[in-house]
Amino acid sequence: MESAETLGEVLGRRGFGRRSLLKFAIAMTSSLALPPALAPVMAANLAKAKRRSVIWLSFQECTGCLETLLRSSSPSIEALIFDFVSLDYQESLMAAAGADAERTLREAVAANKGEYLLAIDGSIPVKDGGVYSMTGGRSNLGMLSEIAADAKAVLAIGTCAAYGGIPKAYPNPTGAAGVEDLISGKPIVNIPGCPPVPEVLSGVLVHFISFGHLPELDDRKRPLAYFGTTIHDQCYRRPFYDQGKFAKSFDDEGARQGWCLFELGCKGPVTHNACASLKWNGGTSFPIESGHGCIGCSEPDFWDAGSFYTSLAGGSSAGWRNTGIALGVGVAGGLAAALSGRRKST
Ligand code: FSX
Repeated sequence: MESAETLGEVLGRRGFGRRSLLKFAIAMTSSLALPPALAPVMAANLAKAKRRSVIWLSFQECTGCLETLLRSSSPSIEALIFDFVSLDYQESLMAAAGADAERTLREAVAANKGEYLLAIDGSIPVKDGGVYSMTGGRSNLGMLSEIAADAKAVLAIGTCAAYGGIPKAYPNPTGAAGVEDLISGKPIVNIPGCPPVPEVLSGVLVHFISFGHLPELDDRKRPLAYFGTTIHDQCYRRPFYDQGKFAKSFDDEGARQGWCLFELGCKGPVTHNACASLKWNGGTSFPIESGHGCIGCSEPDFWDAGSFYTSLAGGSSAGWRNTGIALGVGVAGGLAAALSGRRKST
């Protein structure tokens, strides 16, 4: 759990000097949209930082979030940053099970009271007293309220934890809810996405380790640096949208030329996430680059809004009209102006 070693010492032992840490800090300040002048400050703070305890609880979910985070094979220094977080409890990764696991959780909470980060993936069922998801005889609901009480901050990882996600989809048989619906009085950061982009979690953790608080958030408690723009704002197919060049089917000449997927149902114009900039699998690609439109998985109620293959311009896309975002439907360029405002937390 608690380690006396600083990150600078850990890195030094593994052959990474001050220069490597500064290069990493320059990349991270850029990723977090911080002023470049903060890079040396971040590097110095990281060098002095101690291990930060993370307690991770998995509730109603498909384990896609954990899978994707485990596959964020990144530069070695980033891996070390993750090593530097003391993951004191995570049911799927820890060796302990049963009563041993319960004891580990109690000890981690007691040893790091008021200082640990609480990571949640999955939604919380509240119907019928929360009986639809239990661990060690305790409901997710009970565990969340008890363990969040002594957390420094709560990270809601994935759309399920942030907004209820797929478990909350109609008819929501378990009464699934997101973390922010149930917890108050604690700093909460939402990192939505089904699953979320792993590098966003890296950025949030690095910011917290460096500066002791969460990065700037928008009005949905999402890190502004990663969710301040839409997929559409950063999409490499955007020039085709502006030229009015749209694929009409997934195998027509327009699709082969890489034209805009808007008319095939892409929800990029109303979806805030970092897929188009950070991409996936170490920056290899993202769904739109693979020829499929965005399904909007990082927005609340995306599953019920559905209509994945219906254009936002009409048809059965009524669910998306509830996002509160005005669409300049069918007017190339007008959409961008309607959507490009960065929403900021108050
Ligand atoms: Fe939900 Fe995550 Fe989607 Fe799955 O933990 S955000 S269903 S990728 O696994 O919670």
